[in-house]
Amino acid sequence: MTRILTVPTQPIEGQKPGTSGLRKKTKIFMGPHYLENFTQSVFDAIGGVQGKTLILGGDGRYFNDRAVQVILRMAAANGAARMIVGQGGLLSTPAASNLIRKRKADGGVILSASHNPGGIDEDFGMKFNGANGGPAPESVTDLIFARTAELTEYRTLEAADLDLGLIGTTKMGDMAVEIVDPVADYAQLMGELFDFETIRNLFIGGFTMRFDAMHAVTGPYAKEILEGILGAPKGTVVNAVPSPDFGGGHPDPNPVWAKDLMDTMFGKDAPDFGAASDGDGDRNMIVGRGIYVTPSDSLAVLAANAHLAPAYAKGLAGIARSMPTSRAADRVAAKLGVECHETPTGWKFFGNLLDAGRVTICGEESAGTGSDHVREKDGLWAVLLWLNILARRIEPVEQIMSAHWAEFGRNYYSRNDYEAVPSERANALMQRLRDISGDLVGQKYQGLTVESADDFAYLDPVDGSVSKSQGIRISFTDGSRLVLRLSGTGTEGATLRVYLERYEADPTRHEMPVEQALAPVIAAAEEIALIREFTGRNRPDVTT
Ligand code: VG1
Ligand code: CO
Repeated sequence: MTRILTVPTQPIEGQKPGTSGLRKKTKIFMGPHYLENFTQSVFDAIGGVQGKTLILGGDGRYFNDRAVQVILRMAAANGAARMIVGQGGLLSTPAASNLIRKRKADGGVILSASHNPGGIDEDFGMKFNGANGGPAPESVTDLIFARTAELTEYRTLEAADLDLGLIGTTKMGDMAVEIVDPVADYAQLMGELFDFETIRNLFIGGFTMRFDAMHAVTGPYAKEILEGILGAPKGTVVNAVPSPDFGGGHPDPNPVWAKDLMDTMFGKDAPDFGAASDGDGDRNMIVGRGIYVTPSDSLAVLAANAHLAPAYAKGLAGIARSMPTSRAADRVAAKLGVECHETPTGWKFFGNLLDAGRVTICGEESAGTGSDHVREKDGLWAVLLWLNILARRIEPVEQIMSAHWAEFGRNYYSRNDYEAVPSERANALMQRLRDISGDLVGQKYQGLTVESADDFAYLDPVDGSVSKSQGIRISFTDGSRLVLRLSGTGTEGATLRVYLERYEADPTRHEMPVEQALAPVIAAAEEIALIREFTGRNRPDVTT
């Protein structure tokens, strides 16, 4: 028999959602009432879940399975009508977004700390997405946070764990729990967007690929779609079984954390194409034989070539990129004569533009790319769009990149991260920049003249909301740019992100090593922001 329990609790400090949901050390999430408090606050902030249908799943990291059971009991006690759960408690972020839309659910809960490592001593996280399938906008995350600060009780059900392995519908109390294949609906959607026949022929023709799922949730999706449906040779997808600690690795698809893939792609007998994805499957990394494609460039190339895939054959409504993302995509938008938007970091800011039909493709420098097919970034989608383009153009990635740069110019780009910096020091660095930004215009640093400098504020053109303090951006007269902001996904101290960009129109100067091309911008960053002095570090921890 099931009984509803009302459990007294107290507000827990610091349950403030960041760039993408609430992320904390796993042990904190496992602490008394922690997950329960936050879950109840989410339910309350959206006006309760009485009679509602929610999607639920996560990236399979440590505590995913137990958290699913807790949330199911709480949803039942709060009167939810139906929970649709990925088998084994698994759902990639884009697959969850798709299910919310397809099943016309009221929203969804995704358990993930994305690219952060997993395990009992690492990170756990929880995100809430709304009925459009996208991350809760700031107005909702503010309500959630406000609720966490006043919570006095939560509701749960006295009920046994459900078997999450069995596909089908059962009941928990009065609530229906429907366990679904996490891959099927997503795979079907991909088949509707892309020319699978042509991609299949590409593989039949001997095209080779390596997809590194980084022991994270994309493994089963990539195996089914690439090896199963598209006929890529077995073994194309590596590290394909999701593990609670991602094989001890860091499921962040960039040249540092996906070094194995980089070594393969730059080694002898490299495959034609390489790709990787992150913990929850919403990010992607693209590598050609002997060439790494920066996410900013990837966004620009995908936008310029999207018409080669059936879903985008009619052209794009517009393109949006997060502020720190290089402006390579802006040049494509200008050429296509479509709208171009610059939004704050985080996918929640793309939702309104996508819902309003003002943009079709969006992207971030952190390897997130996506389109209006869901309301999240989508790692495998980006890989499939690349494959669709490669299958139509029959050119190596390297050639596609040089042709793109020859046409649009090249935006050399890099990001330097200083991790786990004491928060006071990182805040002081940012505050100083805010204070001096008004005086930078016209000043010269390392031969670069500042054209504009501000603390980025975003006015959402759809709902008129304003998001302030989204990072310092400093543009120089030669088209170079410097952006500094603090990460909103870390769980230890502060992470300072320094984004460096330099534009080069001249094709004879498109083969420079990136560090060389960016050297003046890097030196200007140091001179303006005094990074060494504030962080006490001589060099960044991670450069991507
Ligand atoms: C980082 C990235 C940002 C991305 C966010 C969530 O945020 O910079 O582009 O949207 O992670 O991605 P921050 O605040 O740490 O810079 V995911 O795939 O980790 O949910
Ligand atoms: Co992610």
